[in-house]
Amino acid sequence: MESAIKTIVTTFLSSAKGKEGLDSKTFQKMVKSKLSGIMEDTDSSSAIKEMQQNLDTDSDGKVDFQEYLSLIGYIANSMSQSKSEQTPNSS
Ligand SMILES: [Ca+2]
Repeated sequence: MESAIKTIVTTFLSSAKGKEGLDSKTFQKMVKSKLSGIMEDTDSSSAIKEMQQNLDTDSDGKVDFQEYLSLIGYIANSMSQSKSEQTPNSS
């Protein structure tokens, strides 16, 4: 649990490289390299761009840490939903 949270924070910090937010190029790279196993459409640049626009609540063109956390929350939420939809014998 602690290492998972640490990973979430350090992934953002190492991608942002000292900046306050991830620009679209950096965000694309981060999603493709870090989230391709957990999310659909990570091979589609337009899908990632759309995702970024949805996350960018202050519309500054960048994904800041709070907006990044919304993405993590969204992924965690959809994971918990797909888990609860599984029947006990499905695996
Ligand atoms: Ca933003």
